[in-house]
Amino acid sequence: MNPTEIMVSDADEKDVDTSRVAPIENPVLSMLRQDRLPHIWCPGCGIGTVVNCFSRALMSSGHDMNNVAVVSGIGCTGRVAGYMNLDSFHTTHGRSIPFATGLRLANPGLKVVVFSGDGDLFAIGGNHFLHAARRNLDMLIVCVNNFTYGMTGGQVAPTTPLKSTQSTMPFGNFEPPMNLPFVADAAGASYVARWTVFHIRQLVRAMKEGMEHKGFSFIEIMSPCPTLYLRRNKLGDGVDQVRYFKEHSVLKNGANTQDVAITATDPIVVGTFVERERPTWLDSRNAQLTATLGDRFVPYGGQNVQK
Ligand SMILES: Cc1ncc(C[n+]2csc(CCOP(=O)(O)OP(=O)(O)O)c2C)c(N)n1
Ligand code: SF4
Ligand SMILES: [Mg+2]
Repeated sequence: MNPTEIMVSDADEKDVDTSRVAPIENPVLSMLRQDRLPHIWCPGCGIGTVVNCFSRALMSSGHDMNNVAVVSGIGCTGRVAGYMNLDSFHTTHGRSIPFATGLRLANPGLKVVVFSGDGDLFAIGGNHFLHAARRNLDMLIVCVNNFTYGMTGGQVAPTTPLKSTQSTMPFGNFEPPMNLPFVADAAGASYVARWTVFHIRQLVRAMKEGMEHKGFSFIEIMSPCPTLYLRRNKLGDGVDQVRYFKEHSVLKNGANTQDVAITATDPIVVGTFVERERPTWLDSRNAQLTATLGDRFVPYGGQNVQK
């Protein structure tokens, strides 16, 4: 079906003068590769909402879309790169950050956004996340945290809550989950926020802030996986989960990231937790090599570029 057409059933056609119904244009359609639709995501999955927010953030950012690149790893979230109408790269599992690092350093003028899942970024890709944050590489990391490995059948992830059932934890998870904002903060990220797919306006704003922020920006987005996480744990469908996010979230901008772990009993803390200035990897490199080599070094990229 052409996604811009409205579906009208035979019964409706008898009663409605369809010639007077204007086709509804999806406002973010131009940000998607329409030849790739329909997408693979399940009904009620939160990833589409995150893509919608990202598209709106890009459209209102004023950025030249020829100057923005999206990099994903493998997973349901990793498929985002393939649907965005941008230069995009669907890399191997856990390797989106090293790929993005190369891209950003080879072309320091490029806005680079990594879009991936909790498993991709914090299990197999955890090492890369730590070092990119430590280096304060100038990029935005968008992590869709659905508490599971969605694509491969709902295995336990580093974010799976205690006691939740997963295909590889049939009697309940006993591994303590990671507090992602705390890990990002401790490793050196200079912008750290958490929202849920209920908080769409805040998410659009955070994505814009993350893209503008100079340095390593991290946004965790809590998102439903009705097929492999909610169903197995008898937590209802995607709408139930969004309602849960709405009713159990508390806003605490500037919260200490040690205190924002997701538990079964505490409210979900959302907001912008960290926003600080520190030199990016390129700035540090330029400063160090200029100090050591003087005129023999030509600074590259970053704010210290001398023409
Ligand atoms: C080297 C390697 N190991 C394992 C896999 C299988 N694999 C693909 S996606 C995935 C987990 C994805 O989980 P997450 O990043 O949370 O994404 P989601 O599907 O939940 O969005 C795994 C283990 C793989 N593709 N490559
Ligand atoms: S398996 Fe889960 S994460 Fe993957 S598309 Fe379906 S609902 Fe979304
Ligand atoms: Mg996941």
